[in-house]
Amino acid sequence: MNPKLTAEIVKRFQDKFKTQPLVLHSPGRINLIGEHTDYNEGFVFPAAINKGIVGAIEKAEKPYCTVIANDLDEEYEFSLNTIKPIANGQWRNFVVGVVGELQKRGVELEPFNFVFGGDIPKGAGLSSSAALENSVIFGLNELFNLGLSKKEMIEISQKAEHNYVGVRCGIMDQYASMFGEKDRALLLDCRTLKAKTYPLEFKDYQVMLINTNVSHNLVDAEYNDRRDVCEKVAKLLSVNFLRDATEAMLNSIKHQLYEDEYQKALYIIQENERVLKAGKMLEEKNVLGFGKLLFEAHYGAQHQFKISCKELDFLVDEAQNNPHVIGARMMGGGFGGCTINFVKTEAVKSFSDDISKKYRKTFKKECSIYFVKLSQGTHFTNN
Ligand code: GAF
Repeated sequence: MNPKLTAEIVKRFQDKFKTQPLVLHSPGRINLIGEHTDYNEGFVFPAAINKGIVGAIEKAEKPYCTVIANDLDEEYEFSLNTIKPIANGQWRNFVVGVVGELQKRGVELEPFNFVFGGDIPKGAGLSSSAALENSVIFGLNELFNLGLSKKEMIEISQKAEHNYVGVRCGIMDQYASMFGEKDRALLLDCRTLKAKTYPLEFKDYQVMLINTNVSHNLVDAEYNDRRDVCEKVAKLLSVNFLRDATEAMLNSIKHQLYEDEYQKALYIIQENERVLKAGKMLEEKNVLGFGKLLFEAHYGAQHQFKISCKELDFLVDEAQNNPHVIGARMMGGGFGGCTINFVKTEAVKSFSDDISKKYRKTFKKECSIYFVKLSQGTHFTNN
């Protein structure tokens, strides 16, 4: 993690509250393949990364909670007796959402102080929200001896996002952030919450993220709309989730669906298959086959599920035209954020320079390039 950031957060906490906090790190995530499959109880392939949220937490001596968002230099005080979603509350809803969901379970908390900051670029689709939710629940669990398992904690984080932030997200982001493993990606079955872990052994290739700097906003209704479509088709098929559907089943009700709904459901069925295939490809060390799946996944996200945007499409097209990039696709909820690319190590510099220049020329703005390491999930750093 980022020692400078950790030191800054601890200092801010101590300056303000004069006590020694518990310090924790909660990572963001990448996703190799499998978008919007999680809330269909399907498969995803994320990994926690070495960018995330650093939190410092301790019991408060005052009768109310104080939370400081260090990066924004914003402070929020609230009473535990009046927890509810805050209109335009932004980061505040991630914090009070976790508190509210704990209270729904009958947990009685005492006031606490919490300072957090992060190095995940906001709106980049790297799950700063899940990292923040997880940092709050992980800290509270320890502080008040709540005895929650990691699975219970991520359910609370997810519910906070549903009920306080308004995004009916799946479980991928919270899972990856909590359960991440160093140097490994997690092929997760979102129904059983069992994951098989894979080392990312791409000899000669590097994972490169390119941020469109188009900030996606999941509340923007589009995300929830996609979920509604999936649920509608699942209902027509008399299955609980599209995870249980096949192409043949879908074709049998095609006449009852708009073409758009058909394509979206088809994308989910095919994307689930791609995730499982991707696991096999990694086992067989078939890097090129793996990369090809990524391009296919992007095509599905762009044309069938319609969650891409012109900037993401441009970056993936450029990657596909470059012989040194074996796979690329948009990553996360969509409508902005990053692409994930697998690039030949010796060509990383030339590809970065080339794509940055072309992006600037086409969109009159900059893209940003990140290299990340796969890291451990949410953990305390001082005990
Ligand atoms: C967002 C959501 F939070 C996840 O649950 C997942 O659905 C993802 O979009 C798309 O795969 O990150």
